[in-house]
Amino acid sequence: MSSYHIKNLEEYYKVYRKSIREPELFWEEIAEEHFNWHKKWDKVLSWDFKKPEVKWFDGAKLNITENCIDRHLRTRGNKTAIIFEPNNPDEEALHITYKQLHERVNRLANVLTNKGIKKGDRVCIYLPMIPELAVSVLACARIGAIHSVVFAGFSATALATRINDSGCKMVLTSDGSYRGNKTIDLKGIVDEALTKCPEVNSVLVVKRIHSEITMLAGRDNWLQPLLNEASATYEPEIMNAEDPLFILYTSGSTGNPKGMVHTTAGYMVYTAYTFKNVFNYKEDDIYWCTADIGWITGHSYIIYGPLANGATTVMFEGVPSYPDYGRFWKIVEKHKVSQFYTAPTAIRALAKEKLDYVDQYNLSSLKVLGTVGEPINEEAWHWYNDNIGKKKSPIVDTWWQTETGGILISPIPYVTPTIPTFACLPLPGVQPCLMDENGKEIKTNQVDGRLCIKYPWPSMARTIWGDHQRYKETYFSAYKNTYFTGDGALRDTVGYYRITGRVDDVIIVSGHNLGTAPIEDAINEHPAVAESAIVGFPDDIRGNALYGFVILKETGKDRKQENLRKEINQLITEHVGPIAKLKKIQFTSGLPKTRSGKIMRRILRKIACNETEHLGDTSTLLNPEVVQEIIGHVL
Ligand code: 7RM
Repeated sequence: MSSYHIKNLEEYYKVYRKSIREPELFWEEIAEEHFNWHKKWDKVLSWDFKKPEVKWFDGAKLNITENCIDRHLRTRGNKTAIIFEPNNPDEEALHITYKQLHERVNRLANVLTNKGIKKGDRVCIYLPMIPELAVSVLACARIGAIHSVVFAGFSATALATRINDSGCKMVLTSDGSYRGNKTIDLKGIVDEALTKCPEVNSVLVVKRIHSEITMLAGRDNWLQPLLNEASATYEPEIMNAEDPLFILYTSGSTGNPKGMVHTTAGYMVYTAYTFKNVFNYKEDDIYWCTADIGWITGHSYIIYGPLANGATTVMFEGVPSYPDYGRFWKIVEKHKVSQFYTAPTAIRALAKEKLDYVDQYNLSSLKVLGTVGEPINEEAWHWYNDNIGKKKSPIVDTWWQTETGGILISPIPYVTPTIPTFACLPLPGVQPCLMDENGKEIKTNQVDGRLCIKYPWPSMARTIWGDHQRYKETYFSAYKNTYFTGDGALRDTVGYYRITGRVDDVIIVSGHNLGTAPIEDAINEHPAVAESAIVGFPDDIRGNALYGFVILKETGKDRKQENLRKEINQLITEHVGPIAKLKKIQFTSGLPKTRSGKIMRRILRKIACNETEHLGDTSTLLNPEVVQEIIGHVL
């Protein structure tokens, strides 16, 4: 018997050791006991990081939607699979049972097939966070088409690039989307993008906001009438374990976005197993991840991981600030959410507001809190722990990437003792290591280095769509026979990992390697500071000096800036050391962020270095307007 659900620390270490000693046996037992296969694998794992080539469960046959939907029908047919919470709090939430989800996915699978989509074809999904998004993803998987979800906040140019790179033939979209008190003209964006995408011959449109849009005859169809006519049954396409399941784009530090390719069986097994353990999911829990399905977090931990476990997963269409800053907590109370998973940037934004927005709601249903996407600073961690978890819900700081498919380093709640800002321990089957500047593995503890993974795990991306060479260069060339994550990390005396940030964010000041995260943590400790970002800029003597961009809370706005600067540097001196003191501190109302909430330090670095004529494309930012404001006040 495998140990699918780890219950205490002793068991974790036992399971972990087994997963390292006998990785194939470890994953084979989990795969065998917890999933439906049409045919078992010939070999659990074959790999060669030099090519690189990785295959899990090769030879096996399955369909992931059978595992996420059909096999639950007998025991959980009337259980809610998806709770849809609309943008408008007055619109009724929707509870979609496994039976209903099955029917909806089948109908759409038939529509796609009728439109000529076949196994292996790429389908672009450009939809807001409405049930049709999850249904579209699953319908593609059911017929063996490769889905490529593009976050519905991306511009027409970004959408066109992604459609063309993967050769999508079809786009699924909606007339528009709701976002707080705004609407977005999604169909208009698709129309603009498609002027540059000659291969797309079919667009299926969901009616969501009932806006006036134009439909191109012969290309565009409203989806609902097609669904009404379609059959509610569909025999799933039987896939090979290593058939691609989806492509998801992630931006690199240079060049076009990379279409990361994830395959079927390993991805399914790994996301299901990690969902169960990282969120301590139990049968009647209500799980809510606030990410958008346009990101890997939504793919793995709103759709596939939860549904593979027969869970109830919440999909939220709106934003945390609408109609007010209490919306998240109102939803937690309303649906009695047990697991809540969000990004540090959201926590910091909400922590800036009055506590009243939290305190008017009953959050006693919460059992596990999670974070993902960037390092969480101590202050945000404590705010989350004190005010949301009431010091009773463990916080899982989950480290992973689009490329890793699933969570690799994370505490297991009620098992791993947590330390703020530490992602703690590798999950079973994950073999992290730290490398020094000379490419040698650092074997001791209490060190920092570049974070690599030296053994395959089932959900790793297999290639970059259409560019295997780039896959090799980006991830398997920096260090021999090892996957390089691009992140820096520190390992403490007991082997806990703390992710310190992208190594491209490392700033060397007077020969000292400084990670951005600990310095930003120190700045954020200041009671008047809401958020901050630091970058390096050239300095004659130190090589680099530090430039801080700081957002103040309301309470800080009438303080004297010179005093604030002194206090901030005092905090840095205390927490990191005088070497990390900032030479310049610019107060600003916002920081340039990607759509998934990551601070774009690349842009700040250029501004701090006075290289604003080469800022590059800022159009995909969440808040491009803030760039001009920052440039206007540069020190
Ligand atoms: C899931 C996701 C990946 C990058 C990764 C890190 C950073 C993610 C954490 C984190 C510190 C964390 N995929 N990152 N999680 N840094 N602590 N818990 O975010 O492809 O969009 O980004 O995000 O730098 O390399 S992603």
